[in-house]
Amino acid sequence: PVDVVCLGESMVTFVPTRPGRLADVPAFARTIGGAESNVACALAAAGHRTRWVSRVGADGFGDHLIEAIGSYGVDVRAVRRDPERPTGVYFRTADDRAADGHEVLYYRAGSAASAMAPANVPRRDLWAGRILHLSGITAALSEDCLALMSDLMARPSPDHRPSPSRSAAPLLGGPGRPLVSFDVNHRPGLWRDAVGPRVLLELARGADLVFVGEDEAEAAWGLRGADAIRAALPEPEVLVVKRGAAGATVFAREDGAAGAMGAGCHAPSPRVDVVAPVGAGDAFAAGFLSATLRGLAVRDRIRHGHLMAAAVLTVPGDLTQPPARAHADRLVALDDTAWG
Ligand code: KDG
Repeated sequence: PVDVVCLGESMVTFVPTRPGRLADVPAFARTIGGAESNVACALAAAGHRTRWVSRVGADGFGDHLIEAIGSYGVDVRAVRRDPERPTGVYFRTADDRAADGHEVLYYRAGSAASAMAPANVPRRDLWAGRILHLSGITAALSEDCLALMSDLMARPSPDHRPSPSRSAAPLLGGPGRPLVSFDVNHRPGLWRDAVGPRVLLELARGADLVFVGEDEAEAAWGLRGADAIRAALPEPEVLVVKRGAAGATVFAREDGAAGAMGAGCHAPSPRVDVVAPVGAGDAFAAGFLSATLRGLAVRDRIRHGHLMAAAVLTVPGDLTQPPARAHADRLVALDDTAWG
């Protein structure tokens, strides 16, 4: 049995061994990146059963990704190898507090993962968990990837019932599918044309749980503030608006008074000395999903998200050991004054 299935492209990542512009640094250290596998790794490190579904090349970088992600305890058996296409690679600056800003160079056009399509990603691999976690990055990779995303995120018709053999675990997302979690992850540099924002909004409408940054929603959709985002996205059961250092606001229909259009539940984030924000959104999603699987209250789901994000914010890479569950539970239970 699987708790969370994460689908998406991961890449071998090269980060400079010292700060500076990509044009100037002579040496890079190898690590791994990939928003959805970051979520899978963090959830596995937090004790959940997770599976990563993807395609990688039949090359050494593909071997490395499978081994590195598997070493977190993620089930990688559903990852397919493509003998004709390479594993994606990207380079990024190590420290985006540098005066020149953050640089990202992708080498992923035509990658093995960009060939993911409705016909080559088996549904039984995807529908096996209580949660299926997806992100808008996948939709940007190719027409085939977009078709796969649209397929997975279409709301099931009312007569579609789950087949009992599909999973022994109780489904969280209602009849017909696991809970579909979607991190908007708008990466303007990946979209080949201007349709990205419209496509992402459309996809988000099909999800049960949506994560979006307040600044991201403003840049992509011109929406200002959590209430405006909820008004434009009333469909998801749970909408998480991440507000950086200000915390996060969650609209959850199950919360009664704080329902679809009602006031959101806001929880400030702890103050941390940020080393690099890369991966923090993924860590937040992992903390929130972990607490969702445990059936915790909305405020506590946000706090678990903040704690996992804080751990990643204070390291240069995408991934780090999350706080131990007992310790995180103690921090989450502190009263509001401790949380600012
Ligand atoms: O969320 C962190 C990601 O940005 C990084 O790991 C790479 O998935 C990635 C992407 O496509 O930007």
